[in-house]
Amino acid sequence: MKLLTPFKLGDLELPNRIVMAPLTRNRATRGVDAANDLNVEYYRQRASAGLIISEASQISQEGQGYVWTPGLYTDAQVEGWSKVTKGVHAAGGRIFVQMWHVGRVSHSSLQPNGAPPVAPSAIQAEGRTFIETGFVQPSPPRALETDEIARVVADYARAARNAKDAGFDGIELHGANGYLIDQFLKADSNKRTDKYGGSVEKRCRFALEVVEAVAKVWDGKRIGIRLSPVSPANGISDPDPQPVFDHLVRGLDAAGLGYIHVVEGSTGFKHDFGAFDYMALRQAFRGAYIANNCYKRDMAEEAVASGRADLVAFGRSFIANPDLVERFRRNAPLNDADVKTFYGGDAKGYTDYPTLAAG
Ligand code: 8OZ
Repeated sequence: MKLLTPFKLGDLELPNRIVMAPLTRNRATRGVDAANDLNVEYYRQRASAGLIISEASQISQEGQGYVWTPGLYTDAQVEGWSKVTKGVHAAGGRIFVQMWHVGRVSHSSLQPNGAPPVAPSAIQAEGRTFIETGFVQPSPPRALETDEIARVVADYARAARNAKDAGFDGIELHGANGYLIDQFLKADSNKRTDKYGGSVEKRCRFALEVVEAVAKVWDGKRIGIRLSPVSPANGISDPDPQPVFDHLVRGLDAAGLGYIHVVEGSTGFKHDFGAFDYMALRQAFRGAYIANNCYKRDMAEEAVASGRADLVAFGRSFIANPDLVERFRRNAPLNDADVKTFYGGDAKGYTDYPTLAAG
């Protein structure tokens, strides 16, 4: 079982190569969007993961796209997350926070003063988000002014400092699934004619500026980024993603990042190697490669054994199996995940999945 062998992520010792993927669960305290005791319990239960990556956490109110997701920009939110990191550390685990700006995948009702969401270009996202009253199409966004982009980058830097104050072991930038960073990267959502749009280099500029800003706060090895080169999640697309991601990853390598976390195929639906050369990214990058997307134990084992991936991130299996690592160790059967309780609600379908010991 190579998955169960240790891995060194920079100076951080991971006891195994099984990563808990970032998972939006919409159970932060309403009104303040801060992590609470129920969230502490949920993460603590999963502390045997080699590394936990927290659910996506908005870096500003503007960065929020769904109700009841936790933030990383107020004192109450830092305090809430501190309880989570303490709980995970006390249980012997390690946790990075996933830093999130949704860009156009938001609704005016979630934005400061009911304003339109911001995006690289004023192109409405296909797809849906959810607000208190249910599912809605994201609102038409407005394009960020060129001289406003530095303020958004500064919001990332502030959140990175808050992540330190909250006791996280590192940070992951959410560069995947059609949110703000991905919106800049992909041609169909970025029609800008300034230095942030057009050529591959210009479309990568925003991501690399964010990396540069957070690398002033964290050692590069404690920074990762999640990417989804071909996923259509949240209505994103690009006719030719390979050169974009090849260029981006060279920049990430130069910045000395700890890992790239790659969603291979369509997020949450289908693992697929066909349409993209993921190994070109792996080869261009000296940090670790975390593979993700619908992996099962045997597939993950094969990916690590062949050297294709250093680590593998599991989402659904970690929702339903707090002791996923132990189940893999024993090759024990897994609990099924209950889709109805994924987003929002209480302890049901969140902290009440049985462990082997309890069963
Ligand atoms: C599911 C529901 C809401 C958000 C992502 C952060 O796709 C998400 C997300 C997933 O990366």
